[in-house]
Amino acid sequence: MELAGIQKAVVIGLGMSGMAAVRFFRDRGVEVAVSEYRPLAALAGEERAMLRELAHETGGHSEQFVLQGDCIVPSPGVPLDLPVLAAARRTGIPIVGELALAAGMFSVPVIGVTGSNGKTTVTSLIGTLLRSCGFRPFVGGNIGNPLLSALTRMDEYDVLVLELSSFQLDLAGEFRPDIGLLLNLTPDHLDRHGSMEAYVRAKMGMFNHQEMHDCAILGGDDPLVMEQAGDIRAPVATFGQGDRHQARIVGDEIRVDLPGRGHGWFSLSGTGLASPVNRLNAAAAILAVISLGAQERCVADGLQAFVPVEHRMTRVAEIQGVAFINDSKATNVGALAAALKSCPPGVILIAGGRDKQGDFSGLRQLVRERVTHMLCIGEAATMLEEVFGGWTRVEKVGDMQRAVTRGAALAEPGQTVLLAPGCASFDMFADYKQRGRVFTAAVHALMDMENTEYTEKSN
Ligand code: UMA
Ligand code: ADP
Repeated sequence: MELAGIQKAVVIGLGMSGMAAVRFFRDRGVEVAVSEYRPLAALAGEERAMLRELAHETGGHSEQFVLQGDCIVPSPGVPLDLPVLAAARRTGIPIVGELALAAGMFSVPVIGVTGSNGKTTVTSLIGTLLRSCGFRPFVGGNIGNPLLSALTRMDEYDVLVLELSSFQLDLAGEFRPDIGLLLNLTPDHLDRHGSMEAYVRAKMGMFNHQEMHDCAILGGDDPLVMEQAGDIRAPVATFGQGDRHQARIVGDEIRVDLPGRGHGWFSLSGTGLASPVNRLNAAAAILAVISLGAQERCVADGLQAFVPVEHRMTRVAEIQGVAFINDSKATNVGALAAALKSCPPGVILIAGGRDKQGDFSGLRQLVRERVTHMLCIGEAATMLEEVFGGWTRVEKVGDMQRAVTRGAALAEPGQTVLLAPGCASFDMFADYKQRGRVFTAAVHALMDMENTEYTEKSN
């Protein structure tokens, strides 16, 4: 973005992205101030040190403070219906996100990855494949490494791989990725976006400024994704099952045929990508790196080297023939559906948490087919009981510890105890990682108990 007319910027929220935005402005000689709704006493370490050197307000956002900026940069997690942002709109002060700020400043190719599910897996996989092919990628964005931080070290990278959330794409401005991926679209974050239309519109921010020499890669089996394809100006390549796709899944192989760029067969056998959803993710990632000019042989090496990201269908243990699977990152209805489809019938499902206004009713039939018991935790427990009562046996269990113990007691050999909450974690845990760790620890405690009982019996 052109910063010439900007004397003073106000950043809202001093988390990871906010701190990167402060550095971005300082490096460019623009005065910057921070408005943060946590009280000063709650800020420590780097955040506190940064605040000491800046004009700031804490404990809330006031019009008097925020409207002093010539441009306002809300962190991705800041709701766009805040009263101060409404006031900024009335006053005509531009509200820009980190993508809009960075637009036009990238000196190397950019791959943007979005979708409702699979972003982190695909972004990490693209990073691994590119490294295996000798590239030096920056892997960041929503995955946890703020994208603005790449701009200070551009000479270290020859490609940027950015996981992009709907929150980031909502304020993407003139951002333009050379390669934009849209993996799938199922309802998520409707509590923030207000409607599915608004959520889809935000996601499409990926493609608004693409040109004919760019490339769009789409999940070709997802009807809602393909409905949007007509609005994309760049050439489209798709991945999925069936001959029509440029990357098609045939058993555990991916066949890529991208005229002018490359083609080949890629085997997923022996890799961590053999599950049905990971085949889709692999097809998307392979298309992206082949589009960028990666060589087939080193892509195949990268597929073998890829280590799946934790808390995504991670097999924790098998105890007396019962598999315990941690899919804590299943934080929406689509990911829960994918998790259930990946398990054989006979699932004891641990679900619940903070509802993001997902519509679970579409899962009733799948739940009837796959789930023998549903153990509900968190704020959404009553809602889940209402939606699925009559479709399977539903119990509210209080906390994760009790859910795991109850799951183990109910499960028969051959069955699966699956943590796939379908909800956010913030009502009970710091984040989905902590939720996954608490589940894993409870399963390990069960294993220890089993081992102790076994040792005692054999002595
Ligand atoms: N804050 C305010 N006012 C508000 C709301 C928040 O001042 O009204 C403050 C908070 O007190 C805090 C800061 O804003 O100090 C937090 O900002 P943030 O929520 O944008 O969090 P960051 O630490 O900047 O992390 C963000 C992304 N967070 C969100 O989108 C919620 C991170 O994605 C991302 O990794 C990081 O930038 C680096 O790019 C996390 C996420 O949960 C993983 N993403 C969502 C998801 O994946 O579902 C979209
Ligand atoms: P995101 O970054 O979009 O949240 P992740 O790779 O972290 O994506 O995976 C989130 C959840 O979605 C996990 O539960 C995972 O098992 C599931 N998942 C991963 N890839 C897909 C896919 N292509 N389609 C549906 N679900 C998926």
